[in-house]
Amino acid sequence: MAYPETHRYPGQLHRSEAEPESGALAKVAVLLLGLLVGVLAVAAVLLWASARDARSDARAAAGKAAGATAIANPHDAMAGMPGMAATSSATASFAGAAPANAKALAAAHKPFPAALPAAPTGPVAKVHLGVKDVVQQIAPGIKYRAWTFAGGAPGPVIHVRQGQLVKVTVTNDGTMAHSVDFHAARIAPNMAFRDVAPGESFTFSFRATDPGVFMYHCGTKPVLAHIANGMYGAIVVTPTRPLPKADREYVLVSSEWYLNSPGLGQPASLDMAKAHAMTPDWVTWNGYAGQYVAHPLQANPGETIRFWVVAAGPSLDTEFHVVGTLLNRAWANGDMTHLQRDVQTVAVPAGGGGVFDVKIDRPGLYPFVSHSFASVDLGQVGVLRVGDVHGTMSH
Ligand SMILES: [Cu+2]
Repeated sequence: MAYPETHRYPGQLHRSEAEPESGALAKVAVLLLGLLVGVLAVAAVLLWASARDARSDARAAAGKAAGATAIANPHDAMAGMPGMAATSSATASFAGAAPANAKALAAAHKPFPAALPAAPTGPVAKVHLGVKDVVQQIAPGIKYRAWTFAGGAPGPVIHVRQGQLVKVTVTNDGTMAHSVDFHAARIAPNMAFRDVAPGESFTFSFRATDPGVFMYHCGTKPVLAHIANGMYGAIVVTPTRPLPKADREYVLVSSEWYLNSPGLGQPASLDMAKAHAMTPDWVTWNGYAGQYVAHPLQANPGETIRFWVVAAGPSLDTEFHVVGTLLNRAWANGDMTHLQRDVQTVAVPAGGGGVFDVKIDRPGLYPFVSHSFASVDLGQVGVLRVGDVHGTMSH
């Protein structure tokens, strides 16, 4: 099979020619071919360098056209940004770092409210997102310099009804430009998801035409950094056509944290090299490692519990699983037009969502996890406590 010339590497170009028949003529041919390969290699390097220059010229031009700063290398852009470390190689892992009083801190931590809030009535749902830089705890005693919607990561759970007009106002009280991208919206992103400068407000509206659970996040470049620093949340769009009854509804947002220090004394900031390598120090439900282990989500035996799950990433999927039961109903990918029954684990892709019902009759402690178990070890585990049960869990 012949590949197009541009897909070949110089070293692979002449493999068949570099294995000539024996004889003096062949040896001369090998010598000449060796020279040719050398020349081609130099030419290839020159072409690559020229293409690279052309690319960075194009980037600079695009940046100027957009009125933005061209970012040839995200690391360069990090330097001098508050809450951002300009490292070229990843720091060691700080996974599992904990102060001596970690258990007491976990008990004292006020968990992120996972219960689905009520949707507003009327034709318009107003949403205000105040962007702020904060230091927040992401695990017992672990501090992180986050960029947030409304003072914490994840941002507030937004609940609207299908068909409502969602009127979003972003007020930027941070120190750099931010924006908000709603996956629930069908709208021109260059208009609606535009950068909002520090000190400014911006309002846009979209019709919640599609039911499900969706991610929202900052879409300002480099997006990886803005999501990794805490700028994400979930919006639930309740379908017009009623879903089967659920007794309790919880919203879970998974995310990874990439730290440039343990975060035990001074707050940690983002380690962009770790974010690129996708080697998080912590993975959390609703922004704090293990918070629903210390403070389980509650249910009574026989109730149907609905989980609205978003994987914020920035880069890892969540394999949603509840230990000790099956998912009675699963709307994979948040597609509310049909469901799967009695499945064990359903993938929620980074930037995606899923809706899952469990009905548990027996009292007990049922952990909910990403069954990609490295994430469990990094903090992505919570407990659904069914009935008045105490003790420890198996996972
Ligand atoms: Cu941002």
